[in-house]
Amino acid sequence: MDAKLQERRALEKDLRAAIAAGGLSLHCQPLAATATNGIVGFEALARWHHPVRGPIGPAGFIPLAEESGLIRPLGEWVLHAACSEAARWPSHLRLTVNLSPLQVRADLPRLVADVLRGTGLEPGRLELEVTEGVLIRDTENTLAVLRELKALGVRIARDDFGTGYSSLSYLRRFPFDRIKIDRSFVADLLTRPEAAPIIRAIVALGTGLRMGSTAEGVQTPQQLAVLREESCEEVQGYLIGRPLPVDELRSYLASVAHEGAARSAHDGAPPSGERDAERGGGETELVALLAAAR
Ligand code: G
Ligand code: MN
Repeated sequence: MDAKLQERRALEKDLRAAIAAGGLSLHCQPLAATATNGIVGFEALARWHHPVRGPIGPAGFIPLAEESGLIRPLGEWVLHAACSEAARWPSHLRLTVNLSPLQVRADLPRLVADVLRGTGLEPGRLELEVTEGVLIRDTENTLAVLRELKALGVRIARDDFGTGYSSLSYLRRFPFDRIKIDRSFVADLLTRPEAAPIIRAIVALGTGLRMGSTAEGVQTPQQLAVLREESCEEVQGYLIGRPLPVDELRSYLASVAHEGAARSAHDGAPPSGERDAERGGGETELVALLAAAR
């Protein structure tokens, strides 16, 4: 136990140093619309490059950050880094950022407003993802914070829906903009007969409550076909693209913009993200993203 505790302390010290010294980096995973196959945005995911242990994903250090009080500086870093990145993307692309329950406190709306102002990201392009953990603690205050965030023009998504209690009363009490269907249902889609009806029900719930739906963890074309059939609006997962380091994403977006400019010069029309979405240029975008992510 003593050895474990010491190891945890050492890791905590390393994490504190990494936050201060720029040892974290950002990866972005694409979100695609099922109707057009076009990329509609990216979810920001933090990575920690540990000097000895190598790269560590969020599951490996977010719990430690939550236990040690480092989640607030870490969350602030992620929000700032992700918003400054997204401010450079074409304006039809949305950014989603995960919030830990410990970040959803009275001072969060002010931080978000400051970051949006500082980075120049339009509030409507930012979506904050919260899990049920956020809603269980201190509900009235939490709902007030979420309402303030919405008043800034930011969107709020309910992450990992279907796991835990997934209380419907929270869906009724707070107007989420989106429900993200937990990847466990997507994983079971072709093997367990109850998975498709559950996904259908969550999508219908979303439609009825005017919330969009995104399925997480889509890994096969068969899963994508069922989700499209069930009218799930958006998808995310290794099939669409793995989380990409931001510098790779920058070069990818620059190459798409370059191709777009060349194509428009040819058609004699200016390039625009909106036009891209309309013509459903997603298929090539997806293929290019998949290639870039390999
Ligand atoms: O719960 P949330 O969606 O925020 O979790 C994001 C995590 O899921 C990231 O660590 C990311 O790498 C991982 N992830 C993203 N797409 C897939 C996928 O298709 N399959 C699996 N198993 N994990 C994924
Ligand atoms: Mn998420």
